[in-house]
Amino acid sequence: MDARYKSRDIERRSLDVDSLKRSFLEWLVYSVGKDARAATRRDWFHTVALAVRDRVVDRWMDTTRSYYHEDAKRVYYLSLEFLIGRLLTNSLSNLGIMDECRQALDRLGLSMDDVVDSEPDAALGNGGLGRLAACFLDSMASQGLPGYGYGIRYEFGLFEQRFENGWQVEHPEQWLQFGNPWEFARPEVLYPVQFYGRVEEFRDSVGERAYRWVDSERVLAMAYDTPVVGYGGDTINTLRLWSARATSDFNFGHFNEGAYMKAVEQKILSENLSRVLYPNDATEIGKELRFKQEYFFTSASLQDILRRYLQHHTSFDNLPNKAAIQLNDTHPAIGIAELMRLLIDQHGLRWEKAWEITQATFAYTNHTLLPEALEAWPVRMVERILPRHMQIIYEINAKFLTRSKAKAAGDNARLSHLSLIDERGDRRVRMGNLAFLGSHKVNGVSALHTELMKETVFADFHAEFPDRITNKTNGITPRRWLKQANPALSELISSRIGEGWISDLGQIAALKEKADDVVFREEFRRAKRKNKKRLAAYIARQTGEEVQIDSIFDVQVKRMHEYKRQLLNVLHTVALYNEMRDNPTVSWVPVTKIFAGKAAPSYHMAKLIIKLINDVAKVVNHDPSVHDNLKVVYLPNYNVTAAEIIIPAADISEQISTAGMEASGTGNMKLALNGALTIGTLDGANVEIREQVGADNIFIFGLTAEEVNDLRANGGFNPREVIASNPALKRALDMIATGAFSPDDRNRYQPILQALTDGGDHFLVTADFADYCRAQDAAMQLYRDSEEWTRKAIINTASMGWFSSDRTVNEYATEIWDVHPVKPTHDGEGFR
Ligand code: 6GP
Repeated sequence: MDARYKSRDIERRSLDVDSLKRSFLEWLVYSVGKDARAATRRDWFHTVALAVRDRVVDRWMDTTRSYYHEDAKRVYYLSLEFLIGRLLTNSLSNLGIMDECRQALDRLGLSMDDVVDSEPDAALGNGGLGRLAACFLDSMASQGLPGYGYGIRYEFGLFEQRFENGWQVEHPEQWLQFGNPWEFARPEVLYPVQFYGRVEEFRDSVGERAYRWVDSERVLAMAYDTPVVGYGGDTINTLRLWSARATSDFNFGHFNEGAYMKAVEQKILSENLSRVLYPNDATEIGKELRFKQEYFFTSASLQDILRRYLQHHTSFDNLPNKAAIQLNDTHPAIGIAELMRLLIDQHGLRWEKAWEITQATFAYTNHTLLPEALEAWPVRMVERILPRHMQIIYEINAKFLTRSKAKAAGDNARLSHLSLIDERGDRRVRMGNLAFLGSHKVNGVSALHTELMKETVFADFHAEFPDRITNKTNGITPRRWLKQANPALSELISSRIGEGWISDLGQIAALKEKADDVVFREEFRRAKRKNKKRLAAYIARQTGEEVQIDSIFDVQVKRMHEYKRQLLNVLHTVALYNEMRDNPTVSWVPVTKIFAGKAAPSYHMAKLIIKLINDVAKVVNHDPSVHDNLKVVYLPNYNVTAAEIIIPAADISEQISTAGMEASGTGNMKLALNGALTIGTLDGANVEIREQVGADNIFIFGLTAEEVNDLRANGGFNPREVIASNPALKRALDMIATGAFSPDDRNRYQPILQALTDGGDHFLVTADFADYCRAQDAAMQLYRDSEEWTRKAIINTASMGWFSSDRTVNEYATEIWDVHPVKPTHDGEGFR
């Protein structure tokens, strides 16, 4: 090889400051096409990202080659959402070259922060489910597990939220506008995906009845790969996202002009499949395009998985030993029918064999019990769009129902619950039932949620298959959510207990004894204060509001949803405001209430609650009688990047959902890990957080899931009575009702008041109000004792080891996937 190329090659892999600097200059000129004087911050971001990507590619090829050579069992994580956020800091930190990069930029007179801030936030997800998928990718790569993410390369990620006069307005989010330096387009990795058409029956070579799907429309799925850098940079996995391309099987030459325009229109329509992420979180809206998106990415992924498998195998018998497919909620559940179709129609397998393989390969994670989120597609629509799949689903159903225990017992009610088809009203395919039946394991995401799955939505399936449901409590990656987001605290931790916690979060328990060390507490507070300053500056930039660093930063950040009860928080805010005004001579602990989170664009109630918070903020923040002791801010456009600034600065973490409704929560884990004390209900993973941190170090309030259930089952309760008997609550509601916060439109909040009274207060806001205020008071009292507060905060941080997504992913790997780590061999030669 030409010596010049050889040395450039080595340079590409070198991690020292000088080579990084030389690479930056070279990339800026030869790839970005700018000289240093004309380069913008964005140019520099692209430059740095490309140079860093260079340092990943060889190891990436090595990893892929090792999986291939070992014919390792892979796990495929199928998810309609990957909420990955920015990748630059993540890649640098996992490669261990953060300081080198900072210095190289420094020598070029550039600030690392500016470069980092020029990266768009990749928001290919809505909330918890999508972020969990991103944490899992990090954990799989960091532990050397052969894990692939499969999803959609949405051109428009989750909308950008802005406020106009306190109302949420949605703006398109264009993360790809200036290109994406992390991805590799793979125009040669292309699969056809069919829609519509009809099914033809015929006799196969041995005279058996067989089917083929004909007259369908085709769209192509084209792959884009993003390397997923594991901690230490040893393993680099792949996130493969599909983009829709029109087929070119129409011949432009033969068209008259009208037909030509129609053909082009058709092209545009088919490419719409990967245009935009549906902005609904845990709610189903049942749009045809969404169903097509689900099938589009699932089909392409399965074709790709089978292609990879067939490189090593000639029969499908071994598929379950070589591939585990995890369904992230029911969105890819059509994959069960699709794998059956591929195995039977394309590869000639018998039904029984295909079913055995399918069940052994798939597993399904449920992420919510909310009835409105359970996907059920109209049979007529499925029949029209995927006629062959509808047939297969009928057949799965018929075979299952014939053999089920319920049938044997003559229990028709149970039989109809078990059916894949909901026969009430317009008939629908229940995707949850399909996912359950087609999987060998089904899991919930916290202990409580898993128990509730067994008792409620999947009670009948659980009776049929008592070993199938298992719990896998969620986790979060300590790399992004402590090491990168909170350098102040993570440096302090490492200075005391070493760096082992970064890849083995259990080690953080060693900090527990430091809770009694005055010096450590002082340093812990200093780190928190630094983060609070950073957040205060961010708040000032975003909202113009000045907040006190010494106030309690009371944080509720998550999607806006009635069951998450931001409304309860704002009612407490109003009550606290009244108390402060009534008692001006008391020396109040200053409080800053910090909210952030998006509402689904069509979720009117959620948007109204945002407006209420903003209206309350306007009044409270400008009322001199509270002497700046209370501030309310709603930060716009909550996303991963904002979370990384907000979470490290929190003193209080609000996890106040109606018990039984939050499957797990993961923000609760991030906040506690960063030393916030939780005010929460016994819901989702809060229950397990309490077990870990100890009941003395968390503020639990409110009805339990069981009590909620009883209350609702016994005809509810009377919210009007509750309101009448609680003067603080009554006063807060009266103020809202009479326009104290909306003088321009006194009736604005009628729908909220209505829901809380005549509406029966489904989310039990009024029922939990008094106990919530008690928990808030307790927290405020404790905050006065800064030593005691810090002690508890340290215990929280130190007790979160179990909530690492490394632990979660390991449980999946051993108990569901049977996938094992592979150590890549890096021969130093790289891939040509
Ligand atoms: C969310 C759940 O609401 C949350 O509690 C959980 O922590 C998270 O999933 C990860 O498991 N669910 C969704 O985001 C969703 O869209 C269909 O469910």
